[in-house]
Amino acid sequence: MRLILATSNQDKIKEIRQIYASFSQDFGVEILSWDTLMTPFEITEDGTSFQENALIKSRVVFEILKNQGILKVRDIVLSDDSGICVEKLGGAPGIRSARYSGGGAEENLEKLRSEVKRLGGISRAHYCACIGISSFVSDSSAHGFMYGQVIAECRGENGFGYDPIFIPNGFNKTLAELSSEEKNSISHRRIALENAQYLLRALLEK
Ligand code: ITT
Repeated sequence: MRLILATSNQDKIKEIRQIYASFSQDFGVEILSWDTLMTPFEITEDGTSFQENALIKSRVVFEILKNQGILKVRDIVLSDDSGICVEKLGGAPGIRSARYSGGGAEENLEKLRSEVKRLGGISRAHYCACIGISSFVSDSSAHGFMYGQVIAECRGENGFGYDPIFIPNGFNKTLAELSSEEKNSISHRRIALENAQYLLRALLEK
């Protein structure tokens, strides 16, 4: 079976490959990203939740690959829609995390850092990831969350996105100060992918 990742975010691809390393080996699942099968394009993420956007991404890519005759019958398309929700900002940036500042990842981080500073320097926050799965059989999804706090200073070089200002509960380091193994053992993406494994195994057994 091929698991086709419908994401253009290389950091997500790296994490998904790491988290699914033993699953793909144990179940003979080949993981590849959609840009190896087609020219990637901008997908309009106009859903109102992480789940809606994840399913938009997996279904759109599935349909195009199917119409181009590229898909094999057991192929599965997997997407990830994720973001950070800050309590003192009423849950923002949330599903707009990738578009928060209108600029790139660095501008998004700087905008959130300065907002947190304006609001007193700290706020409870959580990351959410929703995995979308589209196949010839069905569409399904799985969520994962990671709770913690955001601070108004950047610390660490690892990870991506908002990781330099997010301290997970139970730690005194930001995600960017943790190793990729440490992040992947607790992250929203890890939990969502673990939940998604149950759906994938069911599809594998069909
Ligand atoms: P695709 O839609 O192609 O998958 P994207 O980066 O646009 O890529 P999203 O719309 O899901 O993906 O936006 C996710 C954003 O949320 C991401 O760009 C980061 O800013 C943030 N984010 C999600 N997970 C994160 C993580 O583990 N660490 C840091 N930031 C994260």
